[in-house]
Amino acid sequence: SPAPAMADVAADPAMDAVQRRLMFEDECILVDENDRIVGHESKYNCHLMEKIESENLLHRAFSVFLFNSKYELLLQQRSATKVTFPLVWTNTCCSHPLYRESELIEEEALGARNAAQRKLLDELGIPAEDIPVNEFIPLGRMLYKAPSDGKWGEHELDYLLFIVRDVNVNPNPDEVAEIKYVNREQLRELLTKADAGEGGLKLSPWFRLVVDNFLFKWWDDVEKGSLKEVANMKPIHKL
Ligand code: DMA
Ligand code: MN
Repeated sequence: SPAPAMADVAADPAMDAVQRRLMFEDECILVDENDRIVGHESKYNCHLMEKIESENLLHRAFSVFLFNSKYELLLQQRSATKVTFPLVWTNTCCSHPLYRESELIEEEALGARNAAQRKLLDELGIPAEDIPVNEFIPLGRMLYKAPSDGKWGEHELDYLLFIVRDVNVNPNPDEVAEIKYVNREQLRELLTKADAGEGGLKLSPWFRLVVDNFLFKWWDDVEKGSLKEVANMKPIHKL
């Protein structure tokens, strides 16, 4: 399907220039519900709720959960300029493997791991040498749909990537408003606050799905060093 005419886009003064550029430069990978590649489409079209519904667009994504050596999880608050889900708190880093050779590699989810290394540098300023691609552990895949506002939303097949490393962090303000490391108790407090709507605190829908379905169990495996034993990339969890 054709990209919207540049006139339509230029006529959207609400969209931040950096985010607008990524909306058209990033070419996402379209997949079916079994994660088989069926095509490619601009990030812009992949996140328009109307297109998602009318063309049943589903794209590949990844979500990184980075823990330090104290087993604290790094969270980020998305910047105010993000087109989808501005200012929500979420896991360390999320984005999309792109329709390019290095990020299309399916063996051991290497394409998603390459994309994760690229975006951890771009969003959080984490140097590639702090996060070797072989240190990411692909734990599972989930499929979900979530509206952001009326116009924008997500419909993704999301690779869940865990990594335990002490890293240098230097957040990019175009992407990230704030960061913090949390232990389990601190995360539970955040969940309680978000549920109560306290201080306008909001969590992303995909982070919430991982928290409610997998995270605390996998946190045990982070601490026990048994992530590789529980990893299972075969099923696609439809949430
Ligand atoms: C998209 O994240 C991926 C998931 C799992 C929600 P994003 O909106 O942060 O993507 P990007 O960083 O490419 O804008
Ligand atoms: Mn997406």
